[in-house]
Amino acid sequence: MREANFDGIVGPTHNYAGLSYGNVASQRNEGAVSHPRAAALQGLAKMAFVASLGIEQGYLPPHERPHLPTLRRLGFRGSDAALLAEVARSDPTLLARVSSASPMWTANAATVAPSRDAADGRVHFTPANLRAMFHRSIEPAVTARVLAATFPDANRFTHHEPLPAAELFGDEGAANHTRFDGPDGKGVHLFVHGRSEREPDAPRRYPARQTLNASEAVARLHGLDPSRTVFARQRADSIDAGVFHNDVIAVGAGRTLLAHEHAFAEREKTLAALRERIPGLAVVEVRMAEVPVETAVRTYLFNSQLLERPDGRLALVLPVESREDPAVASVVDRIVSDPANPIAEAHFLDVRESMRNGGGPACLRLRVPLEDAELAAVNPGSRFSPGQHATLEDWVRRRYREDLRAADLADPSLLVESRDALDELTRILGIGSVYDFQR
Ligand code: SUG
Repeated sequence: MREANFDGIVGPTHNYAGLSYGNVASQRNEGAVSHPRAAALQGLAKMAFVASLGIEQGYLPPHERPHLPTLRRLGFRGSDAALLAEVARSDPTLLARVSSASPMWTANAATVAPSRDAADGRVHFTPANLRAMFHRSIEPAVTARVLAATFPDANRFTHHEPLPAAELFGDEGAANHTRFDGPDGKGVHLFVHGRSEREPDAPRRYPARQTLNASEAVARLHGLDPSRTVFARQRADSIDAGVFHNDVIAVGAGRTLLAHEHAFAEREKTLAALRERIPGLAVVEVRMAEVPVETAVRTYLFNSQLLERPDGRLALVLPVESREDPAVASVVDRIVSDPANPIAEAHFLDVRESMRNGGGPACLRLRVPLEDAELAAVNPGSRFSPGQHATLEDWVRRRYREDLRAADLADPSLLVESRDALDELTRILGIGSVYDFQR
């Protein structure tokens, strides 16, 4: 089994609308001019880099934006152009909400369980309902179609419905889930939530997006062995400092966990539960005195990809912002040079366009652990290859605008350009008609 990373391709309407309360970068950059072409090329460059480390890499397409079916569902009428003009006039924030390129952050697309950990021996996918933020709550229907087209073989891949979109079942997908290697080749699954009915301590300032009820439901749906699951709550004060998903403060792979000491509400209990189930677990902790939570949020040190290379070494792929902070840079040096953990290399990549919306390297990818036969059953055009990479770069250069401002979202030609671009993309990837405008 190997872990494939499926990155979201940044969409043509990538912009900064300040839509995510509790996501510090999103709020700070509200109204800034975005650069969709550069954003998409940065994302593709990251995918090519990860592939160059010997890691299996895949593509998930952007969604149709602005999403006119949502606006029509909300009562707006008329031709596409008239409707856009009316929404832009009466509710520009709603227009921004249906225009976000947020599906790029595929760590929130779904939660995945590998076949060897599932009771029925299939790979399981549950698209996240993303109910916490309206602009993200419109993603699951298309995400479900995209996943079904990317992993089409029903004998190998099971696609569940998203959980009910109620507060009780708020689900943000794999950003709050980590699979470790447990004994006898099977996994141990860590699910992290921000909120639960059973535990009183909740953040005061910012919303806790993932609930325990949702994590438990996903574990059940995926047929995981209850003795190999650990449920842990995030520290409320960390959420209030901008840790809106667990992957902003912890990352794990294989038998290694890299986490800030303020990641979990019950730190000792959580680490003990993991150690008990994962023989030889290496816990690399970063102390508050070295890197305060605010700095972790600003630099996204923990929103790095922890990747197992074919020779077994672990590589960290971090955002360049982490190298620019001296304290964080020296922590990374310390981790990489310490023989007590298997993290052997660090690479700093530029995904600044996504970072300004609070999306680092780890947000941009969905991890899908696959056996060889399952990998062979993936839709071929969705897998990285040098040829596909060149085709996609060319597609972005031809189709994407250089920059975008809030007012541009009302431009009917942006809608047409985006649909034409996505129509071509579905042919490049060979995933069929997944968009509303194609059906
Ligand atoms: O849901 N930002 C995304 C970032 C998601 C990051 N994902 C992970 N941590 N896995 C969010 O908050 C901002 C959009 C805007 O403000 O324009 C946004 O949706």
